[in-house]
Amino acid sequence: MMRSTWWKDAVIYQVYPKSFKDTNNDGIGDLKGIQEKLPYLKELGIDAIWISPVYLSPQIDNGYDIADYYQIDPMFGSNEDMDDLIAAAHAQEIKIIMDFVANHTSDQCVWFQESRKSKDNPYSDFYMWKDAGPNREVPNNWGSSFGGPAWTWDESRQQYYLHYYAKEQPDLNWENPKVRETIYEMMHYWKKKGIDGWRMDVITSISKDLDFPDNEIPFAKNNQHNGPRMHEFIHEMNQRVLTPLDMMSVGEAPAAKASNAHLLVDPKREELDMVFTFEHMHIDRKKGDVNGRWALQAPDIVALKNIMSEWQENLRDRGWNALYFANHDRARIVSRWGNDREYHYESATAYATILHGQQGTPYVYQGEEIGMTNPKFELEEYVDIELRGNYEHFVEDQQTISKKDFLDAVHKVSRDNARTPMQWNNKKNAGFSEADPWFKVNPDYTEINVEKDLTSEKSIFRYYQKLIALRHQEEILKEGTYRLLLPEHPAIFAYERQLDEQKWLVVANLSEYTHDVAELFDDVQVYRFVIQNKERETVTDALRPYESFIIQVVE
Ligand code: TEU
Ligand code: CA
Repeated sequence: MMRSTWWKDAVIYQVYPKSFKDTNNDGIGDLKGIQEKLPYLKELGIDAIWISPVYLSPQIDNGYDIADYYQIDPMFGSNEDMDDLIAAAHAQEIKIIMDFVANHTSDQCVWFQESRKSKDNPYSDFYMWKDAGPNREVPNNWGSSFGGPAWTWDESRQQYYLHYYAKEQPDLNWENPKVRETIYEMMHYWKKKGIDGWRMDVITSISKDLDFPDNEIPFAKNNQHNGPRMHEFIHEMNQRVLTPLDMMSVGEAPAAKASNAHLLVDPKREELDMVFTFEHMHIDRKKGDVNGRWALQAPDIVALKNIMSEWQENLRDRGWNALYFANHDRARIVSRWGNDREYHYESATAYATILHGQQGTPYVYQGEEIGMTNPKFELEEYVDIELRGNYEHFVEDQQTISKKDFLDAVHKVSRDNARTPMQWNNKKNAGFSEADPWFKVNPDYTEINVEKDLTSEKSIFRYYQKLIALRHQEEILKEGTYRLLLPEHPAIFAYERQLDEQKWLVVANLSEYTHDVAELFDDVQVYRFVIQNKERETVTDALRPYESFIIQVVE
């Protein structure tokens, strides 16, 4: 059966519904809010929206803990609102991608409620249950991403259950064919509703190593991906659902490497269309440090270039890249690797140029298109379970990091940085809601907001709009080959795209210093600027801080 590949020509916009737009003024974004903003998204030019989970959920992990896969949480609206949103989006030729969270459910899900009751009931094998050791020891030393052990004791069943995330997010047992059937059924339901594809949460975790070997470092998470039956499960899902229903898929693949990602996305293997890599997002992390994601270093731009180029090269003709710097788990790129003060516009657009110039499907995360920044809140003001759990684990229990260093890291990389309400204008609560929002608005909203950006000479939105339009117009962006230039340069990210006789150069200075890279243009006589974030006379002048552009080489 032929699968459509609309997503190869698309730019996909991620909405984090809680923080996008509140229409009934309860302080929480909702489906009607997304619908209301469709014209805004249409103006930006995107082709599809990926909506983070909106199913019934106790919201322990902001919806990534689903209690009922068939119901929209009343906090976001009703199932009818979802029907309306799908219809309204489709009427504007915008596709809808839902979040598929099926590595785990909420502990409030009826499957888990039943499963915990006994060792022999229709749902008893829906989750990963294990006996305790003789002194009630945990089955092994695996850790949860949100701090503490990955096992929780259940009094009623007198066994431990596995959870890679919060204890309220028990992991499903994909070994059980009934679990897989139940999931496929759910996917059919949403396809009937009209959705076009899935973003698959931690899909590389669905198969577990049933030997449950200890990790070298207690609490580490190294055994939690790419389990022995992962490819088999994904292939089965492809054959049962994705291909027959012609649904697009992008999997979150925390442990995929450039060298093996094709095993997930090579069309011949019939698994997924794309995966989100984590490799390029770890260039500011100290490797192997006990404090994990909170142990930071200056971003290594050479590593960034090498990793992204490896993905470009390794998936050429055997897969397709999902291009991103931002999502609901990632801090704002302008604050993390750019400069959100003097070079706010320049660094936001420089990173955008580098990303959108590559081969693959670019993803834009809400607020990225106006350069929203990380807020620097006090520790008490953050709400994310990951941050809270990790604070308890690393600062309080293990005492491997000080409170101050932890807070510094939070200001740089915590997930909450991306979750402050969308800044629409400079009015009350940034135009997000009339009521107090569920999470504090970034105080910089008076300076950074949609309304202001749109009327600014240096509009980040307009720059994204242009990049997105290029993606639709220029075959070279989709099909052109990729070659990294100046691989060793510590600040300049430059590469060439080529399609038949046509050649483009994509160049960005990812630093606050001026760099002379005239050598890049030795063979260039005649050229035209395709896009640029600063006016300049000639292509050979030194690159100012965060300056970036694309040129077409004419001869
Ligand atoms: O994230 C999985 C994941 O590994 C992370 O990005 C996670 O935030 C990690 O702890 C960062 O160090 C997905 C979702 O995107 C995330 O929002 C959920 O919390 C998580 O799965 C559990 O569903
Ligand atoms: Ca609301």
